[in-house]
Amino acid sequence: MRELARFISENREKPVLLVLHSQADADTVASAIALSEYFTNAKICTPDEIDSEGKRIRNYFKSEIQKFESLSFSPEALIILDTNSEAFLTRMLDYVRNFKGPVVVLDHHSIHPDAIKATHSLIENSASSTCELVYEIFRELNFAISRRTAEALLTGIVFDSAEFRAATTRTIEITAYLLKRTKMTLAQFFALAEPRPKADQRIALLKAFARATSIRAGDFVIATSEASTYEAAIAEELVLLGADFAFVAQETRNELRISARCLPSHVSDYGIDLAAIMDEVGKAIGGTGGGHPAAAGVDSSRAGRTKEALSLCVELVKRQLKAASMKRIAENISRA
Ligand SMILES: [Mn+2]
Repeated sequence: MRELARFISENREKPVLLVLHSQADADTVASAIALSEYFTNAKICTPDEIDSEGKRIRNYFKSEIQKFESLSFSPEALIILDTNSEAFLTRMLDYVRNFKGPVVVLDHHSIHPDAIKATHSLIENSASSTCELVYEIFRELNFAISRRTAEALLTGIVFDSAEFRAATTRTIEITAYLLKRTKMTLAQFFALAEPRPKADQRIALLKAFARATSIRAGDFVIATSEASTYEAAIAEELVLLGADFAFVAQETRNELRISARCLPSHVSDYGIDLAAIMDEVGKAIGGTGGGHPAAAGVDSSRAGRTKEALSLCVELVKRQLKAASMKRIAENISRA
């Protein structure tokens, strides 16, 4: 840490490029904005796109972020924020690999097998966010944190700690320190992290909740519903409301789409794989399905089979749950 802080202070007036990761999110954007306040000649650059939350943060702080493909800057040092994986550098990978000057990596993820080769690094997977690490560096540097810097750091911390659900006592201490330096309330940071959806989305959610069916399978609740739009957001909300599994169909004249979501811990606890379920449903209804174990979907150009598709989703989840309980019984028997 001390060595890294010294490096940063030695480069304070040099041209430094702050590098975001691919599909730049709130933490990578906020940590770059905060760090750029320290340097007198730093620019922020993104390898490709900025996600919707990253854009919201950029716009809120009126910060300038250059795209790598149109970068007009010759930095003497690179600081890569919020990733240590080469895969997340996408279009900037060769540039970073061939860079002649020092390369710094600041990150709070576990070290990836394809770790970026850095001359200096601070990688701490116990930190809530990269913003938390930037705060620690500022503390080491005795840098007076301005209101804007405090706001940027807290934004990243609120986002990446999942609104403090993943916070440590250190995160809370830092939050208290930073909050005093802003003129905002914690509630305002939450609103920035999760703005209230537009009225049409909220109406779609409420209608889909009213239409939802809940099926009980042992201690599990499987919810299904139909909506004319926002089916993915509705499925997510149904899980937040208490469903273990949610399947939400959206049927138009010539298309049927289903979004599937489950409690993420069910993937490791019960071997749930919604992508496999969506794949099977896709085959059954003449479409294609897939995704991730806890978030998946299916798309079919044949409409009119919504009810059948949703009941198949329920059947397949029950089958996976049954397989998980059989496996547990077998394990208990072999252990006995
Ligand atoms: Mn992060």
